[in-house]
Amino acid sequence: MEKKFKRTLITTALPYANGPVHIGHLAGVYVPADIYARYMRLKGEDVIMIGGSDEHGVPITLRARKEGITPQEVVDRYHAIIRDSLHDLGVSFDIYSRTTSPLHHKTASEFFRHLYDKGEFTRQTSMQPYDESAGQFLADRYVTGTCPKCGNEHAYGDQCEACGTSLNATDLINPRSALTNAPVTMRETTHWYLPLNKWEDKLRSWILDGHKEWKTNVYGQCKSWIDMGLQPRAVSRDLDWGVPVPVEGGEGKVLYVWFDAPIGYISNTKELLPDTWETYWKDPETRIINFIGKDNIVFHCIVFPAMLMAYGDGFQLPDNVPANEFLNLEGDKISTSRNWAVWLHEYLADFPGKQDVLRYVLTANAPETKDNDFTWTDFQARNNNELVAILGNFVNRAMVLVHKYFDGTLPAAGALTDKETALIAEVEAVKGRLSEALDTFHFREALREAMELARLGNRYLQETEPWKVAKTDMDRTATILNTAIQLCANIAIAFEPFLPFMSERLLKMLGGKTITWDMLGCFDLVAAGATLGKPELLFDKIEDSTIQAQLDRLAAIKEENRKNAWRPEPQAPDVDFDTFMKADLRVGTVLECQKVPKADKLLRFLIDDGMEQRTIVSGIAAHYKPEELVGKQVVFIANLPPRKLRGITSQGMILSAENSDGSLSVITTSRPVAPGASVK
Ligand code: B3M
Ligand code: ZN
Repeated sequence: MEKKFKRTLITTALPYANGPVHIGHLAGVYVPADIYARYMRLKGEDVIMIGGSDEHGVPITLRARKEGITPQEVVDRYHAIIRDSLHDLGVSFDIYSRTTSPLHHKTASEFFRHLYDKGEFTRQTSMQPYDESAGQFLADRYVTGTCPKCGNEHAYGDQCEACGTSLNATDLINPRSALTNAPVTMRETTHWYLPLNKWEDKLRSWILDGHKEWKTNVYGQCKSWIDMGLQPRAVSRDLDWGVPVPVEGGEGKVLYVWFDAPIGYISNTKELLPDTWETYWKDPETRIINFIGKDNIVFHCIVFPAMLMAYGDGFQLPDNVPANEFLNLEGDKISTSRNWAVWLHEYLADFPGKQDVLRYVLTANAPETKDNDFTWTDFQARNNNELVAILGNFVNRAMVLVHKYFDGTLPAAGALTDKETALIAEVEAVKGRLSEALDTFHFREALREAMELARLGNRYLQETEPWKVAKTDMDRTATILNTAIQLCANIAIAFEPFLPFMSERLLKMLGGKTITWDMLGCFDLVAAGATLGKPELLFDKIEDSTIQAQLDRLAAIKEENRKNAWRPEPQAPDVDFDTFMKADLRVGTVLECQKVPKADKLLRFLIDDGMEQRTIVSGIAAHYKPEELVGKQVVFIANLPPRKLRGITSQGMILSAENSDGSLSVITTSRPVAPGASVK
């Protein structure tokens, strides 16, 4: 049963201000939220969209340590970058604030205090990881170690990013301090816990019975959490960065970042609407929608709702949490720490004026039901084959024809034929499907429907051929072009939520007009006699070289990461001296060196070993040109049994070192020595 509502509160996950935002954040949260907010506004709904930076938590303090600056300096820098880049992408927040604001500290602190006073917390003492040399407890990401589930050696104390399992620091194998790399010790500490188990029944009936309409990925995750049985969760941490715990015994402790961050939605609403914020949180006729990524589901569907229920006082729970899956980049998981991302602020600098292209591609590829991949070639193809060839092309044709035959003044339509009535009916049908898709958070499908308008337009012009009709019948030409221009106005409306910059430019070309969603489907939007602006191309082709530059950048990052990730092989088990001495290592001089025909990898050496000339075949053709090695002194194992390789008998093995990039470097002597000299 659809609930009646009077207003909508849209929240967007607060990004950690420990780095800029990337396409993964955009596709998962900000673009869909913005589409929805814009759609609601066009419908004339009372809607606000709330955002802000999450400026507490260990990711921030770790970044500060790494860069040798204060956490405040970290968040000041990234908050500004994030806020400005989201604004420049056209994400239409009503407020974008931050969790270090005094108002947020006060709000979060009072929230905690209220639950404390109501007796909603338990206090528990437990053993927690501690770094003896740094003299501090190691909360969450301050501990790294091996994931017990998948064996990833770089799992964090709160989560393994490789397999997505949420962890406790005590679950890790070989836990080490992220501060000093020392093995962690355990110390006793006391924290406040929110007993989620107390709210289990209410959460179960609210979500599992009451919200069967939620996306299956969200519903499924909630169900598995609830079915596993909910446990008390610590809501404080031994840290000095965050909202101080405002009760007795709270010295040296702060609120857990996941306790204060969702309260940020409330603080930011208060900051935006100091007098009326409560109607957006406490009136049952308000609808709250949380846009988030899949790793935040448990906090938004279980933990924060439990906090709100514990608080009472009329706080409403979200109506929907349309969480998205992840977007990968060129087949690999996006990662801030590995710099594997397309950063929004860099995109905006590299592609000026192309905000809508990114919005389009991220929506067309949105990871709504499964993880999806962003590739630069797909980005180029969608721009060139869809935005330029279909959307831009239709609008341009319509505009150019009006200029050509009517000097840019929109002619009145005469009698409509079947062609027009069919077109108008199809646009009406698109409107129905488009609205339905937007109402149910199916943004990819919604975008496809909007695009259908441009396809219809191209087909209409193809079928009516106004450039031919104009030779004989100007009245009919007028009707066709009037219809085409009305369709352009419909396109400006339908695309406004998705491509707001294009929509604005198009409306300007059509003579300027304020639009509403109701107008969609109307064919009298631009008045006859209106002067149309100059036809401008709405999109331009993106060249191969532009895409190649982006691919080159990613290749360089991949190379850099590979280098950084390289570690020497672990030491082999002990070998006794006598065994080692059995290997007869000698120096030989390379007399000849040639490629082995039809064997890409092999080089054939003729070596002067002091007694005779011996042939050795070695797999280093990928790393050396034969002539580079002639005359060099190399080290070889003389007493290996002869082996046949491609019909050549190889009498020994030449030693080389394998570099971190996998390349081989042949071992030579630092001074000339007599061929046959033993290596000891
Ligand atoms: N900052 C985690 C994240 O960026 C967190 C979201 C908070 S939403 C209240 O994934
Ligand atoms: Zn794992």
